[in-house]
Amino acid sequence: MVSNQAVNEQIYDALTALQHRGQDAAGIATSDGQKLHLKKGNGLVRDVFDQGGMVGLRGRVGIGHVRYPTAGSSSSAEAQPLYVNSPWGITLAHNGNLTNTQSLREDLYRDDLRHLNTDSDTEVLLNVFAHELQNRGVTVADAEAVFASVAGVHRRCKGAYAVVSMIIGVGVVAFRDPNGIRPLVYGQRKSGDTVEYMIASESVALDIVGFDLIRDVAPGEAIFITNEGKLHTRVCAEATTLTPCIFEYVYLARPDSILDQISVYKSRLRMGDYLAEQILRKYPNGKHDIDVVIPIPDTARTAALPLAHRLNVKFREGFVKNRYIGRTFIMPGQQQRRKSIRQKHNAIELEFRDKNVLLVDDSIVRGNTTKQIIAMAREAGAKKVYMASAAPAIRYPNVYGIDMPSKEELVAYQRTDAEVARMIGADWLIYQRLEDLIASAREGNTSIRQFDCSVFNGDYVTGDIDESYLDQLSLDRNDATKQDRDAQNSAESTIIELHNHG
Ligand code: PIN
Repeated sequence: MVSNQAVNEQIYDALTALQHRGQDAAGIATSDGQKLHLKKGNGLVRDVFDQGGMVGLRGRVGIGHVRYPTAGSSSSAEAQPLYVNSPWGITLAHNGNLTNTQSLREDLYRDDLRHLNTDSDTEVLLNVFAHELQNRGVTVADAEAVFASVAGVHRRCKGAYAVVSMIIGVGVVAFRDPNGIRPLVYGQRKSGDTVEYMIASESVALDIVGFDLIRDVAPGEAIFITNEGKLHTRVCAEATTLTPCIFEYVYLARPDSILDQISVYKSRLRMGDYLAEQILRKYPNGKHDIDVVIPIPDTARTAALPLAHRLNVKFREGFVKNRYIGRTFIMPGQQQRRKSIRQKHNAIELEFRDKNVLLVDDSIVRGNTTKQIIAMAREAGAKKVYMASAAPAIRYPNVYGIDMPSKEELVAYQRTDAEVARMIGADWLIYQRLEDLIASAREGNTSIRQFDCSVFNGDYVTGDIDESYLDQLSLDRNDATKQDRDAQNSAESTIIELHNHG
């Protein structure tokens, strides 16, 4: 953000609006033109920044980040933004995941003589960007140098990345990968003659801070806002196609966001419509025996309402969710996850007793939540429990920055729909058809030709993902590996604390 007033509180508010995108770590970097002020740590936005920390974040220019654990570890050393001191001092944060991290690491060390100190692909991205900028051989970072450097990043970095960075004393640079996989929007706030600019993953962040959405950042495009408030934009990548991640619409994004011109909320309503049509085709002339449609809160509510409406059956809130417990989907380690499902949802018995219920969720990933929820519906007295998923079966891992488990941990991996139904204990299960999911999103912006649907169809839009990459990913992502890493990280931080205390 480049503002005409202090940015610390504004970025804090924007990060809070984007908290659903990651609860793992948060950070803000600001600058008053000379010094970098940086505060970050593990936890929610409200936990990381106290009053003292906020006061130190001086300046009218800054960036912020909330982290969702993906390929890297959850160590606090990797909380973003990250910083390098040369050229000029650059701090950077990103959403997404690079798919050629390993070879970039080697190139950075061998050819660019850069040392990397974390496992984070953000550090890789930052150093590639810094190296490209340094290599321009210029003494000032003007728009030409910045755009040429982003073009260099596009040439070298494969995968998904939506980036915000701040060059200290110069301005803010943001860019999106050539496939536009992860979302990125920008907006302005006009007061008198001055214009302030803000770039964010989702339009809701702009709404909350009082900025108007200008448009989405195009795939391969960079936005450069100087400290003086001058805006430059350019598509830097040579070949671009917009293939946004369809999972944003299924679950990741907030319903009040508009991404790539598609209302997330409306796309979810359409998912419900399409599910209803599929059920009506399966049971023509209203021959299904569903008494009531019950969403598994929160995301699935949006799709469940039009679904119930089209089926002409009642919509009921049968589960109450404790909103003070974090998303189970994001917690590391299986054991912790299992325990928190019961803490999180409770059934309103009367809505289930002696009824055939159709439960609706946004997606089925591991199937653990779904299985326990179905068991709870039966305990509450349901006669039959049917399950509808607003997304198709997830059979492939995600490599573009969504924290999906390894393929072996996906309940639909190498299983038919009937087998999944058996696994989760449903009387029958209906998945959204992929073409219907695509239509649900695409109806909001028919100029989009393709979405990244890789978790559903294994078609990775960057074209660089092979079996050996996915096998390595399985090794990195299974729960045992994650637990080892968490244990190692907590041991590391203990050592750091001990050092700090002398
Ligand atoms: C829940 C969103 N949604 C619920 C995330 C559970 C998969 N899970 C993905 C379903 S909410 S499981 O809207 O944030 O409340 O299949 O892995 O058990």
